[in-house]
Amino acid sequence: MLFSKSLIPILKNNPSEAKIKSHQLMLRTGMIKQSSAGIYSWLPLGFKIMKKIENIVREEQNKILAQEILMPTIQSSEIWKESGRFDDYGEEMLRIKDRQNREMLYGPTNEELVTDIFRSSVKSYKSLPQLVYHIQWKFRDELRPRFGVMRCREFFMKDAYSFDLTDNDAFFSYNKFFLSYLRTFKRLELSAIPMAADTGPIGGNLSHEFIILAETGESKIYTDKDIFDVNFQDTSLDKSSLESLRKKYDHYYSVTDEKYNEVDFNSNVKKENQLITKGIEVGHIFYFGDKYSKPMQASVDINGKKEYVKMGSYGIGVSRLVGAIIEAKYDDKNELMCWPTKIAPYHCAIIPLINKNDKSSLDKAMNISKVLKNNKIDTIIDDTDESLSAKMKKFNLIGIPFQIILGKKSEGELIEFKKVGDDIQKIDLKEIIKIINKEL
Ligand code: P5A
Repeated sequence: MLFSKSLIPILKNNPSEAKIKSHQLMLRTGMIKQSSAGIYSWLPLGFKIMKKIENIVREEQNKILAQEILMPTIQSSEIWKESGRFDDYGEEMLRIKDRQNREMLYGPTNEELVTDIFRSSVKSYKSLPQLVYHIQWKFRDELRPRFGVMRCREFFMKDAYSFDLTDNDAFFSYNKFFLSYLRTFKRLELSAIPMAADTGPIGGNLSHEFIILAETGESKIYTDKDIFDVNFQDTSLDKSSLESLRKKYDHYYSVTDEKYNEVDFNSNVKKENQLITKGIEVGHIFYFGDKYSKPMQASVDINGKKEYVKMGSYGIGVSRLVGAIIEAKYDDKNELMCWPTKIAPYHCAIIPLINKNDKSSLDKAMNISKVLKNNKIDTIIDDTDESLSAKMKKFNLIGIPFQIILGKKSEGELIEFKKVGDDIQKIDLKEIIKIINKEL
């Protein structure tokens, strides 16, 4: 891709309405554009990143054998009346009337809709467990949308749902998602800590929020520092391994604001281990038994008896993650952003020195780009006539992890190359491919 032909509307300065780094940077580098309060268009840079995050989330859902579906954004109010949440959900729900005067709504979440699909599709306990997920836009009419994509009104969520026969089986499903979330956030190079949390309008009595530490986060957290050392990498997907992993995490006092109790905190966590800080909620999982299946009559037959299925739901804020990763990775001191290479909008920026009379650098850039493409490395060539240093600064801001600089110092086989934040080195293309591929 040539920079001059791309839709990357970079602003000269940080927009004054943005209070936190991720919001500033996303607007400044043209990743998103606000269309109305808490509602954004995703332009190519931001969209590419979000799609790559979405794909990692999807791969990890598929690994626990959750099945992908796609439910609509617009729902009928009928099913919400059945569950009793039509009134409970309050003003956060965007209610709409169609031309027949039917009450519709823009889904803030999908427990009812998926329960409706389940009750008309699954009859036998032999089909359990059922794990399904979709990745779809949600709308919540937040009172105070703020911080860009972190708390907006329209946002992109991965939401999954599990259906089981017994509580015990349902905890197994819950634990599969628990591990899957740890793995997902790890692949995104985030350290997300599961914390006991309130269940709010989703309901139930078991829930964990997955929180990454960030000063700009909206969640206040109280935790034992040792929880960061729990190792989940080698956990397999069988029932007992998952149970012991959950136990390892739950052993540590680690809660959000709503669950905090000073006496418990002090008696469970040694003073030197206490960490009170802020974080961003990037995922949230719930177990709520028959809260929806009972009023909505979602049951299976077992030995001639009707049994209401036991359900859980599991959310990841896919669009929020774009902002959350900036908050976690931005280097304030040096004004540098570096996306994890796997989700960077381009893996490498090629920066030729453009001279009116001499296009040889640009030709060289095009050739290098082709070779990199054949090696699955995605590039953007900056063919504008800005100075080399201005171009490098621009890509430091956007956070493209690698840069190839084709100025006077790149001669013959040896090319100037750098990773954001590191020094320039002079190496050949083969070496460059090796270095980038290691991070993919
Ligand atoms: C779980 C899946 C649910 O809605 N129902 C289906 C459950 N949970 S949740 O905690 O309310 O939301 C899941 C994740 O979505 C993100 N999120 C948001 N992102 C941006 N703007 C918002 N206004 C917003 N609200 C929720 C969070 O990452 C949350 O963990």
